[in-house]
Amino acid sequence: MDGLTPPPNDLGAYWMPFTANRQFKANPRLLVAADGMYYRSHDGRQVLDGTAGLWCVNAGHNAPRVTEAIRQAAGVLDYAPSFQMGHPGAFRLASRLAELAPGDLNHVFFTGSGSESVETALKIALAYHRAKGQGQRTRLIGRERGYHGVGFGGIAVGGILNNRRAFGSLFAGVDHLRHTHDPARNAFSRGQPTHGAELADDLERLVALHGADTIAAVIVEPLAGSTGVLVPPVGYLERLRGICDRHGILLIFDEVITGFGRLGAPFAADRFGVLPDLMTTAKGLTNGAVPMGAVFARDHVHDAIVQGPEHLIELFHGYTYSGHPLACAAAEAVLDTYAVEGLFERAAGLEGAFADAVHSLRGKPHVIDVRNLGLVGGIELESRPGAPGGRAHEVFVRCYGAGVLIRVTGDIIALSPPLIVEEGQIARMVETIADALAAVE
Ligand code: PXG
Ligand code: PLP
Repeated sequence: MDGLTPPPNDLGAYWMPFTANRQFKANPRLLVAADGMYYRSHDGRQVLDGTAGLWCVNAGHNAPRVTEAIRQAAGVLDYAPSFQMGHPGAFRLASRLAELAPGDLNHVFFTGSGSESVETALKIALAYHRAKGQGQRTRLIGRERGYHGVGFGGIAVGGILNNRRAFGSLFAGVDHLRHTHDPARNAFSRGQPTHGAELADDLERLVALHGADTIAAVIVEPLAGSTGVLVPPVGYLERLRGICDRHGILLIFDEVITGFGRLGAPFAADRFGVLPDLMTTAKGLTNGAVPMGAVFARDHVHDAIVQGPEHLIELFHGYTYSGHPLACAAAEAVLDTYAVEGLFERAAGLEGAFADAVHSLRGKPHVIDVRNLGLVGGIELESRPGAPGGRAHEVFVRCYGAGVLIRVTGDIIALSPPLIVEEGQIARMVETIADALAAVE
């Protein structure tokens, strides 16, 4: 081994994330290039991207401004320490993000991913209460079916069994709200479901059980993505905000998926008109081109922590790659692209046609629910007895074979195309899914 000659590529060394490794390696699906709405596969096929990669490529693949910005940034400043040092790009990006974010979400803490953003927000919530003299507020509340990444904090407040059960006792003092999925009343809702605002009152139950003065924060995805597209019922988030206010509990919106235009507005907080105390983001922040996340904090949260003697570090937290120069350059070019191409408005304008298209799958074989908001669609299939997820996986493989990339979780198909998608491409995605549904048992 001279370190230069690659060993034979047998796929074995790469332990793939969230993947059935042995099944995949027996029949691999590799992507070798991308442009706009399409991937190119290793066997030379064009694959229409119905999922914006993993919900991140909102501006479409290889957005020219982003590619150019990365090219220009490489070779100028490869890396700058982020602790007690800085570089201009990180300050500029933070200012632009604060400008874009609603209300007084004016302070931006950079991370390397959505998972790191979640860990950061949870820690800021705890530090906030301690700084306010309420250090007994240590309890963190998540919600059933929530996905908040894969750090220990994130899986503790998360509500997806498979992401938790192999990993021990997680951390203490966490509880969960009920999820909002109610197919008996809300199946085939177009946009926000009518029923279920009262599910927010579940927070009152936890307050009655634990005492409000032990609870630091509640974290929810405004629209739950990873679990299979659960759209918040009309009035639910407003009610949750009200209960948090009454009890001095911080509200964290995990906008890793919903941020940067996915719901036809800059953030879900804008779309729903509900301002959280903290907001976690990643994915669309850099269009997926360079890893990066960001946590937004409101003035009162930031100001409570950033005080005391000026020579002391206020928050003992941060990452080697917080505000990485290459990621900052990519993110600024992404913000330019969103603005110049009007992509958030474009997503809003396409929402009706997208809803029509996904709801046309009602009545197709196996379909038991269709849900949508912004450019997110969820199509739930009836599970095969004793084999949950099997049917949707077959639909996924068939669609990929037919040149359309979709995402499945359990027996739910999730569609979240780049915001540059054309109506004809939406139609092709839906027709391909319909054909696959007709073909599977
Ligand atoms: N919070 C939310 C709401 C997310 O959706 C994360 C945190 C974690 O982000 P990172 O960057 O650490 O992965 C996410 C990520 C899927 C899927 O297909 C969803 C995510 C990631 C990968 C796949 O549902 N969400
Ligand atoms: N582990 C060790 C031994 C380290 O020295 C560091 C950072 O200095 C970390 C983990 C954390 O790495 P990061 O800052 O990239 O999250």
